[in-house]
Amino acid sequence: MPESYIDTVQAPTFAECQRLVRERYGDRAYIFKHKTVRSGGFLGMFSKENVIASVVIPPLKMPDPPKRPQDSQKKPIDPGPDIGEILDQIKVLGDKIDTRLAYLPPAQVSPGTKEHETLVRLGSDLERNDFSPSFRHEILDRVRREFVLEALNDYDEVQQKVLAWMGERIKIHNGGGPHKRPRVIVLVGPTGVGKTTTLCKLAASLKYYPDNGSERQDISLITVDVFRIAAASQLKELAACLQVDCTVAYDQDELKKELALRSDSLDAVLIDTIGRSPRDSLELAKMKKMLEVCGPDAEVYLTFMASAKYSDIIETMRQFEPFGYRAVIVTKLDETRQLGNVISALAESSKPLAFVTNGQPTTPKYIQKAGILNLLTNLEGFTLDRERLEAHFTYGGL
Ligand SMILES: Nc1nc2c(ncn2[C@@H]2O[C@H](COP(=O)(O)OP(=O)(O)OP(=O)(O)O)[C@@H](O)[C@H]2O)c(=O)[nH]1
Ligand SMILES: [Mg+2]
Repeated sequence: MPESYIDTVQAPTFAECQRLVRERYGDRAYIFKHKTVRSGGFLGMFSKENVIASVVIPPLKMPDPPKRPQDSQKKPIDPGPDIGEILDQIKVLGDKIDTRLAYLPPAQVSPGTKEHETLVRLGSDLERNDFSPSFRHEILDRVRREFVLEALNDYDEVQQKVLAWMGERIKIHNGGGPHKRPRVIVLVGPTGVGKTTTLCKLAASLKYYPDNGSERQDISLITVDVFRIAAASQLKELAACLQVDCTVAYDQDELKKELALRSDSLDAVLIDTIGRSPRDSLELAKMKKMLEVCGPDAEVYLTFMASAKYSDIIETMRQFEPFGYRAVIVTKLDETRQLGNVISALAESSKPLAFVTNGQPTTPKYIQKAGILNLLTNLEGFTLDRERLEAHFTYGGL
């Protein structure tokens, strides 16, 4: 006895699905179930609604067998449909359809549809770690697309994949070398994020712990933070501890002069700047003008705190964009485990991460060259399989 079978059709509207079904199967097929989903778009925007309909196609009617003479004498007995059997069949078909829908792109299930437990848990883990709504949407969408229904039951496996996808979205700054001598390194960013502290950590690394056993570097510090007397003296005190020369530049001409004085003799000049609110556009413009004398080869880094809100990080990135910063330094990693805000902002802006800092003292121990693991290791609720991630990122970057 031939069986019914199922198919799915997809169209922008339910009426269009009905038309497609009629076109393909004639009147015998009927839509058993349908869902409205969103598909395509970018970071949750510009996606389109689509209807996915599950269609039951009963077998084609077989031609009646030729009647034998005695049959025509008998009155045919129609036993009528067995309702129990039909309900059972519908249930089986329904289960099959649910499984199929789980494989289907696009991924956003319409409101009212029950999500798989893993997706619900993952969604709340991502939210708990402060990932942006669009990043959460992107990850959940990808899980729905790439995991078949049974595979979703393995939460750890889903987590490892998700961590690897996050890692793929973080760009690591490779240092940008070889550098012209002297390197001019400038730290910009909002107030109180740790620019001065970080600059001293960098100075200490370059002077006392240069890369790959290379020679100790001759360096000098300049501060253009002249609006608060305390700020210049803070840097001077720290510089004295490091036995590094430190000068204050009061305006653009002085900065130009101080840079020229150091152009032949030093390996690197590190410049500390005035902490500015990203909303203070006028002061930001003045500072940008002053820093123009650093030249196009200056390595400008945007510094912000790991605990800043996602929206504040995005605003900071936007307002400091005119400084042409090459990469980002994330400070105070020791103060939070919720780094979804940072990961989302880096992923969505495509800005590379250069360094992270993780402690108050100005010793080099508390600054690290950026790696993917810096951000992925301690996310709340995620258990990272380090070996597996290392294997995934064989090109480095960890
Ligand atoms: N926990 C922690 N504290 C840090 C870190 N880096 C800096 N700090 C602290 O953050 C505070 C502000 O640091 P500063 O270096 O003065 O910050 P700034 O960006 O130069 O501040 P302004 O010059 O006022 O804009 C200080 O108390 C530092 O000790 C870090 O990695 N971890
Ligand atoms: Mg400062």
